[in-house]
Amino acid sequence: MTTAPVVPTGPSPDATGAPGTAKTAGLAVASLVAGILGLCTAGLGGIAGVILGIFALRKIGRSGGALRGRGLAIAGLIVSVCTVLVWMLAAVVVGVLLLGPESKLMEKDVARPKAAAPPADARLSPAAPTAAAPAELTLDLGGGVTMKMVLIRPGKFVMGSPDSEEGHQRNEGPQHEVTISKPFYMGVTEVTQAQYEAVMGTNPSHFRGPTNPVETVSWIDATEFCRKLFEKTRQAVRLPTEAEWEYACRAGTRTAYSFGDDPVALGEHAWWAGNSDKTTHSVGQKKPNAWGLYDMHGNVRE
Ligand SMILES: [Ca+2]
Repeated sequence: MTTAPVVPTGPSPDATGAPGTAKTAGLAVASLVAGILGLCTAGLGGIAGVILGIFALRKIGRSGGALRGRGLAIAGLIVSVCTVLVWMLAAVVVGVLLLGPESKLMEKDVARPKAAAPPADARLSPAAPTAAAPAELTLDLGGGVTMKMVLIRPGKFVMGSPDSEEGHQRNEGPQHEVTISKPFYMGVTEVTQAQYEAVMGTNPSHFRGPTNPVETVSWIDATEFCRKLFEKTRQAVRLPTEAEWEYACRAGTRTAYSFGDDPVALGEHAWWAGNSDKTTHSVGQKKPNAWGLYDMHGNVRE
């Protein structure tokens, strides 16, 4: 697991949580049902008004029907006017329901997650490094545990591998140029078990050792680790994107490995199936790449 503190794009998931959605949905359904009932009422009332009007006109045409015709006309008028009034009342009630209690509901909903979510402005600075930012950054995780990070400067690189490369997999192509437009910090090693435990209070790893990389963690665990690391250090921390990770791993090279194309040199740079003895090893023992990052090849997969 490798971390990179930078400015996250988009809102925090906590800030857009959906408490109150059920109540809103309830109101929407109530509004819909009221609308359908209103439509039915209006339709029936309108039809009754029209029928009464037609009967009234027909009575008026006959001898001595003026009195009955007038009665029917008045009845039709009353039904029509009542229908319109019921409609207006229904509209007012629905409006009050939607705008009155709902607006109070929303205020409550917004207020609740604020305490848990990091304030948006805290993520903008000073964790958003500029090109002039220090080349290295050390986070204090407490209890004497630190995490060293290195500044990765913006640039362009060719992402993916050519079809002709040995070991090429389909999801590594087609190759395409990617621009990393903003600098970011990247942990110089995989996250160790000591670092993980200092932040999370637990160590789920199968292969034990405080300086060994943490493993058996899910993406959700890793995301929670980043969130808690933010709470500890007030530095915006997140997982690197796939493009950022590959950019940092390649460190300016276009070869199969960051040290060249020849796998014979792999043992100097990585713990892999040929030398790992099927276990993880303390981080940072092999040679780093050109940008000072260790174990980008081998040990645990990122
Ligand atoms: Ca690795």
